[in-house]
Amino acid sequence: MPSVRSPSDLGALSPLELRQLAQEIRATIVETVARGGGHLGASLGTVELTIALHTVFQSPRDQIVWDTGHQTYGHKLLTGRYAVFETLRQPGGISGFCKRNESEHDIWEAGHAGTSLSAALGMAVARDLTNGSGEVIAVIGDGAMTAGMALEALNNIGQSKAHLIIVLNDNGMSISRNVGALPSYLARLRSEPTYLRFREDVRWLVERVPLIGQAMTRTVQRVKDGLKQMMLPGMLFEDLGLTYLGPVDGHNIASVQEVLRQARQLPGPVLCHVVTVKGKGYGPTEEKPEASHARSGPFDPKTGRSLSRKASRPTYTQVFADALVRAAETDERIVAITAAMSDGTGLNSFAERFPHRCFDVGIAEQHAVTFAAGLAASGLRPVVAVYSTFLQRAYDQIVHDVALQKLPVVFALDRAGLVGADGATHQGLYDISYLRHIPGMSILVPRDEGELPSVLATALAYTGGPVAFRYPRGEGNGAPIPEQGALLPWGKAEVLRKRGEDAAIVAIGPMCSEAMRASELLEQVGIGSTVVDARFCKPLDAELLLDLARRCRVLVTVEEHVLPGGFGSAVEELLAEHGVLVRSALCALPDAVIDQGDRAAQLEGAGLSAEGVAATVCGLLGRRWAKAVGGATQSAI
Ligand SMILES: Cc1ncc(C[n+]2csc(CCOP(=O)(O)OP(=O)(O)O)c2C)c(N)n1
Repeated sequence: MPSVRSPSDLGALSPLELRQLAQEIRATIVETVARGGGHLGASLGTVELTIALHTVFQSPRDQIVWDTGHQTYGHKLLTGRYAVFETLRQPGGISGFCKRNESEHDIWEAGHAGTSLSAALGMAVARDLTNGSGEVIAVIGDGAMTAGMALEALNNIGQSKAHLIIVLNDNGMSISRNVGALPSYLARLRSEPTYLRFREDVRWLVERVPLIGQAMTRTVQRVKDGLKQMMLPGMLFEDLGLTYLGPVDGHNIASVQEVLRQARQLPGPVLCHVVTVKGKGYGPTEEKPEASHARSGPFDPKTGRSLSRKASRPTYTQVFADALVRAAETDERIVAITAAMSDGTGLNSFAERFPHRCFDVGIAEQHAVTFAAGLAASGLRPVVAVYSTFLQRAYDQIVHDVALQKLPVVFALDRAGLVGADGATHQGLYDISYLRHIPGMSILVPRDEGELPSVLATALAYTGGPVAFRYPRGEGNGAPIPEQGALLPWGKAEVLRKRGEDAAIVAIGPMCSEAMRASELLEQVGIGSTVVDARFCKPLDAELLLDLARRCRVLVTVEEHVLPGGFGSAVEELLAEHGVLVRSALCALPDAVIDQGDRAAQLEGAGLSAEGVAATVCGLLGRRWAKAVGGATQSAI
């Protein structure tokens, strides 16, 4: 494989050599993901498809738009990134998704599902408007195809008649088993023993049924349509204005090449239905496709067994899921909604316990939110469990369908904060900004996993409108977890440490622990501070914060969120509204794209470590912070 430096090198390979190449690609993917984690199942399932695409088309002249981008490890290996592939998802290494600055063959960036069809249509229309040439090919999974955006695009594509090729990579799986009516339809197509030639024969025959006389025409047309419906697969797509080809075995390179060549010849939009197996060619992933979508850490490539240290503490996700199940045991109105993330959000356990009260709506965040609004309007207590980054999709639904009607929908925002190896597309760094200005929205942030059950209980008890709470990925800090969450005083912050009034340090979420340590460091150099856990981003505890700002010499806010529109901005707005002048600084993540990286290092780089916060306080007080070296005590000069 090292000899394949670009897709053009594939032309020289025989069918047998291409099949051998597929095995080498698989082995490299398994070996690399086994070291550092990554999207294993999806990329193993697209190896032959990727080879077929790069042999039939000439990238980048022909533009391949990968939906989501998590299935592109083979594409990366064939497009000049073999030598750097070992840096996959590592800080400073190549991305786990497509990146335009990484390769000319990555013509579209994604990470969120369902964008490829819209983008591809845009490219095809641009090509036609500018008299350009080349094919545009969107590769989309059956999971991503359930996204609202993808369906909107299909609707537009069918009408536009622009020539583009959609490769539907159908493995029957989203992260979990795919859900919904469309996947069921695809499953029926997959199970039909239909072949391209047979399909073409039927079309040929049907087109030749003669039309006799006016009256007969309509009847015959109906019969023809009925015949097609009965005998041609993919009529749904055909009726939408696309030509449907397939289904073909996505692990047979020659078959996929053939269907792609056919698609290239046809006018208008063409959909090639390619059937693949998620995790293909590697025992552990084929056996457990549900568990193989992504591996978060190292594993033994021989057995697939995880080599990560056993978690000694529960994750925030687990704590949330357990607390939700407990709450639902005593309140029958509680229902849970996930947009294809029942595993990631922990709702699996809720679904097992209350199968009729848990709804996986597919990759459809907008729908999830308005569906929840409908449930709330009818007296239920819906909890939408969703990653912070994916809720971005549903901004209008939160405003228009939930908040304006003051509906008590609870949003549990998982993966809020820096997400590590998944990088820019998955950072949960914008939720406070996109929720804070929505009228009637309340936002809570538990400072550790021990507080999460109480935050959930408080959110569920509030009926005045929507409530969101955010928590990070991974384990907490080992805080004891109460059997039952307590109701927290609404809109009240908590003073965590009182050691003087040189500085007020106001933090939210897990940043409270950095704030506490910063206060200890400051104390060592004679600076007294008060640490507050704001707990509520909205409504803020105005009384406590204004009082603190009036008494302290400086005020610093600390949050794992971007600066613009975040928690610190909320505090500044409060101070400005009340005319309180205090020297202040906001410790937050910068207004910039933040790529994959080590969370601790990224926090430190943004001044969000205890030392960084202490240094910021010192700066405001006109003193210089000397960084600790080798455990020596810090000194403020
Ligand atoms: C908007 C959005 N919601 C959720 C996700 C999380 N996610 C990543 S891949 C995936 C499943 C995609 O399934 P499919 O498109 O069929 O691809 P496969 O992994 O099966 O190849 C999901 C739900 C996402 N990337 N984007």
